[in-house]
Amino acid sequence: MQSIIDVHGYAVGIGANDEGCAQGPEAIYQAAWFSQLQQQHPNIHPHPIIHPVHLLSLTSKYNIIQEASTRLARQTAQAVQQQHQFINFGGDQSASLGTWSGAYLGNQQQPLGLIWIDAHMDSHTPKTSETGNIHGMPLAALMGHGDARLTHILSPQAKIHPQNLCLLGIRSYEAGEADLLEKLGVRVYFISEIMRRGLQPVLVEALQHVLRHTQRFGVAIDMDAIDPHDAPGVGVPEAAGLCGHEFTRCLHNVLRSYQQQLLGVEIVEFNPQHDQYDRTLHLVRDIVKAVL
Ligand SMILES: [Mn+2]
Repeated sequence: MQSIIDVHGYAVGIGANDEGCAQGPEAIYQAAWFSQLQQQHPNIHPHPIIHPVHLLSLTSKYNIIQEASTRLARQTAQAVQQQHQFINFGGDQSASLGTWSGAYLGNQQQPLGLIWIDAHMDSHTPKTSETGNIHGMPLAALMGHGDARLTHILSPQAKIHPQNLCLLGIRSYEAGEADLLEKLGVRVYFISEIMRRGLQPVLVEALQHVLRHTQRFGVAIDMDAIDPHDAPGVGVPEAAGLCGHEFTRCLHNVLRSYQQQLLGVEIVEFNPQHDQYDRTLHLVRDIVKAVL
């Protein structure tokens, strides 16, 4: 990234069962490496962290998340309008509602490519979700499916078209969300295909796929895509994931050829309460360095 990079933090965890990832942005902002990074890269501009407001008028998690992710969407849209790139830190993955709604609106509602790296599909609607957790719904909502409070962030239209989306690293999902993605024709790279073919060729192919009909794209990174050995600090760990070191290496190799088209990156679901010896925090650092 060579332009100004606006950094946003979304300290919301109520989209998940375990709310600890609300503390993710603060842990990152306070880390010594984050200060050093700002000294080395004066083009990095951290913005104040967004905290959820608990007002009497906001009676449900849907309303609280709608309000907070709308603020994240406005910040992200402003960054994109100003030709800045962005790095958004969650928070649970309801952050993605704000990040990609904002990126879409800031990019003058041009079709947006999206690479979604995750152990899960996050493509439930309130009807298919067994848990009712909103962090399992953002991808469906970005494509226009689900509760209007999630699908109408900043504007009522769908923010991501299924043809401009790829999921990578999937290994845990329910039938309802898998059915939706299949019905919509979304390309899903399950972990088995990545293990068989290697991450880098799959990442290159996924980028080419999401850029067939778009000029600009973004990358959503759920830390639970990474193997729990390398990233224990997440809310919903799933065994047998991506190798952290290989992931950062491939991300760096692939993204450097697409810098002009990269709008921004979000890193979500980092839960400091479950981290071990700062392994996950340091992997977040390595991912940030890999995309810079
Ligand atoms: Mn996720």
